[in-house]
Amino acid sequence: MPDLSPADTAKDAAARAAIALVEDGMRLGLGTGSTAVFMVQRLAERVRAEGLRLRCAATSRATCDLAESLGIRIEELDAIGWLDLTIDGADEIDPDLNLIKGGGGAHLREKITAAASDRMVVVADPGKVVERLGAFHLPVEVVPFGMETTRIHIRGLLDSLGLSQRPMLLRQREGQDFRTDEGNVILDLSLDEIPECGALAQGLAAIPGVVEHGLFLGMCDLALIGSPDGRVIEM
Ligand code: ABF
Repeated sequence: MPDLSPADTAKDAAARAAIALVEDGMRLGLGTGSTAVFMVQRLAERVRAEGLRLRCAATSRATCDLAESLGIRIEELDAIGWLDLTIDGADEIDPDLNLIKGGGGAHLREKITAAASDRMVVVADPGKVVERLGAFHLPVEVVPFGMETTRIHIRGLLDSLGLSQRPMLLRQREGQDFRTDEGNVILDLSLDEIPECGALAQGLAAIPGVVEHGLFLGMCDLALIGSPDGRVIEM
């Protein structure tokens, strides 16, 4: 692998530590994002070097294409059924290992895949570790049909929770064109801080038209935080 920048060295170190957890015969969920790219690359190296026999499901078309280009066969999640381990990235990680994910627009498939796994391991650089979730915008995937009504319901929920009502609070990602792998749109909530993650998660899930939000609460079992000097801290 060519000389990496300090930031990429941190990501690659976390990825390598996660891949060290993979055992022959495992059923794996492969995450999405730039750190997950390093993870898939390191996994492909182990598969080639050791002839690991794995069954792998991908959390996005992008990860599926990358894995298959590196010789890792990807199967539909339903064809595998249940996974031993999902390795994925994150946008924010708090001290309780609650996450904000979805900056890459893949959090629906990521959450389904993580929820179908015995264990979820997150790989990240130190910049993802926060005291409280919310500085990173919270992605909410919604169906295009009736989106403006859904937006009104979300604003009402935020109001009821006393969350900030900044004008740019609810912004459709990348204007009119962005679509998720499922063909839905994403509204990004700029909340600064989320005091009550559970209440917000439950409220969003109850709104018709909301498909999935990027709060991953109580789902992550281990976070591997790489550093630019190549060391890895476990959370
Ligand atoms: C994905 O990884 C997304 O849920 C999340 O936004 C992203 C983190 O990106 P990166 O690893 O590129 O920092 O799982």
